[in-house]
Amino acid sequence: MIVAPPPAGPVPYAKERATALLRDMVRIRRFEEKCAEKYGEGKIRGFLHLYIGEEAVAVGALHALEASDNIVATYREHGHALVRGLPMSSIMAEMYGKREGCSRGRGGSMHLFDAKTRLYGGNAIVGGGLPIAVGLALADKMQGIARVTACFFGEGAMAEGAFHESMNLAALWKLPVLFCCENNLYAMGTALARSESQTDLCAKAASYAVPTLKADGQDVVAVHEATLAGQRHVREGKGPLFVEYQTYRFRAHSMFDAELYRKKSEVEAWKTRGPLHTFSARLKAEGKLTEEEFLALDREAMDEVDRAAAFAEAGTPEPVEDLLRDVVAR
Ligand SMILES: Cc1ncc(C[n+]2csc(CCOP(=O)(O)OP(=O)(O)O)c2C)c(N)n1
Ligand SMILES: [Mg+2]
Repeated sequence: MIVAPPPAGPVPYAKERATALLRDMVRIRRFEEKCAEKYGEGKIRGFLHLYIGEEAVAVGALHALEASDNIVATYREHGHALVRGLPMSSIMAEMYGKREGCSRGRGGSMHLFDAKTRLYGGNAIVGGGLPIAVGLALADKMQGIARVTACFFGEGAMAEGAFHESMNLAALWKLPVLFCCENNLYAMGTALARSESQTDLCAKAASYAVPTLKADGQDVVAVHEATLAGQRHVREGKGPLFVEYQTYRFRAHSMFDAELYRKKSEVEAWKTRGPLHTFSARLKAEGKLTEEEFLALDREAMDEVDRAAAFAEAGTPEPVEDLLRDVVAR
């Protein structure tokens, strides 16, 4: 096991970098709050899985990667798409199912995709991204391209055969994959310990001879440092590496979830370790952020969200005559 540098002590970044991390977490939070609101109004429909509470993972991890790296994500991927640099307006338009969306309104919340920024989904299938990531990494290795493919997935995906096959091949062929497990303790309503005999996720990954790292997923610094170490290992051609980010979702699994499987007190306890307020409090205590700067940053995020929502509202639904476009039949 590679051990990440301990995150204890002051935030090891200058003000600009620290603010960039905080800004992206706030952007994700405000974006998703708006999505929940628009879902209630019936403007966004279908499935909607919020990432609220887990923002430090996407932000800390993606900020540790290169723009030329590949990203593969799950259906809980709004944050990854935002940090990757997709315009918020094109993400919001996709949520609305409008043609101006990043997947031309055909994917919705679970299928954000953008080849330009190498965001290879967004995938409704649990574990579905894992073989895609291995394939992308194999293609890079065969072409001699030095690139990391970061694959995000939930701990629930580790019960899928695709996880085991992907880990095995990536390790066997020393492929440049950074396996990023977002362990939020639940797969829909099923707690990890209720369905798995082995709850030590790093032990599972290690059984494929893949080195592992564990990070506090509520701490953006810990996530960033672990991912920096992890991507370095992969980029140096040493093969895949598995990182477990220990995190928690504050909201329901999706918009259809009565949350009967966990106690309110458990959710409240995790909220005391919320990634936004703990990091902003830390920065303020260290003199790297003032309350005014925080409010300004939050205001900017809300304005960006409002502009994105207005853009999506004004967008166009796909015309009926386009329905068979890109549909292949044999
Ligand atoms: C192959 C497959 N099986 C079942 C489902 C239904 N399903 C949707 S989300 C989910 C839970 C996945 O949990 P996890 O991987 O931990 O991700 P999280 O939702 O916690 O981010 C399940 C079982 C699915 N989408 N795909
Ligand atoms: Mg989960």
